[in-house]
Amino acid sequence: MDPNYMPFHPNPTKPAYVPPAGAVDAHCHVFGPGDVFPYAPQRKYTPCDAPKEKLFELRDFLGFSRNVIVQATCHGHDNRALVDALKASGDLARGIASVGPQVTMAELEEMDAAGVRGVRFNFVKRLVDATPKEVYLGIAEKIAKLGWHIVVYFEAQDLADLIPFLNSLPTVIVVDHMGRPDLTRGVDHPDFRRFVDLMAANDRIWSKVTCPERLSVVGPPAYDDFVPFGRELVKRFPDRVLWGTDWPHPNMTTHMPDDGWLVDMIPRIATSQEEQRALLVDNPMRLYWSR
Ligand code: 0GY
Repeated sequence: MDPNYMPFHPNPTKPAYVPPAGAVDAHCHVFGPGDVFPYAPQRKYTPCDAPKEKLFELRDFLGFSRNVIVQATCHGHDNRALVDALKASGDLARGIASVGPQVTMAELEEMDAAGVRGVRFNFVKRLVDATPKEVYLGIAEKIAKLGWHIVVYFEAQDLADLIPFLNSLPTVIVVDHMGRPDLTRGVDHPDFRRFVDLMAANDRIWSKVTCPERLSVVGPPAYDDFVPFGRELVKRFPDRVLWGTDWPHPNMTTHMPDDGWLVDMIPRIATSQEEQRALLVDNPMRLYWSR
């Protein structure tokens, strides 16, 4: 573990909000354990181990039923920890892998059998070295054959340049953390409008309404500045939003969130039972468990 790395919260609060039956935590990770699943040599950070048993324990404690586990950059293109967690979950987890251009259809099919349903393209410069767009397009072509989708992680200032690329992708696209808006600028700032307009124009683009702990400037426990952003996306695109904890919250520097508090944010961004059911059950089940 890096010297300043913040480990996940050891004993989160039981949330007051009770999610609907079958709720899915659609953005979380497993890390290691490093002595079984070593971290990638080219990683930009070394986290605290966050094994599958801890994730499944948290899922049950928070009142969730399923997980979508996203391959994190500290494991590079070695998806063994992810696949191990998927197999151990008893069909209660699906995965998003990270792969290189040499990946074969046989390797993708093997991951598909374990529950992988997509790949992640990462444009956040502090996390990865840049990958040429042609490489990503080649991967997109392969994974489209399996009916998978693409999860994209970028920061708001990079969206304008990425729009043509995003519109050229052949699958559903899920954007991490609402495209990381600067919350101090407000929902009417051109940066966030650009993202909302893109979702309005391209109905294959979904968004995760995640990461108050990363985006908020006012901070915990209420993360008030996050609410109008999450609310706007849930209200406008109720059938194309997903929610997740982001456990174990890699690379936090300001504080480590209490996962119970994060769950208690849900009814503030999805204010009706219908919206909550779509966000937590119907949308992720349609995207990840339709087969
Ligand atoms: C997240 C966010 C981060 C890290 C990663 O793959 C990763 O290493 O996604 C981050 O540092 O913002 O979604 O977990």
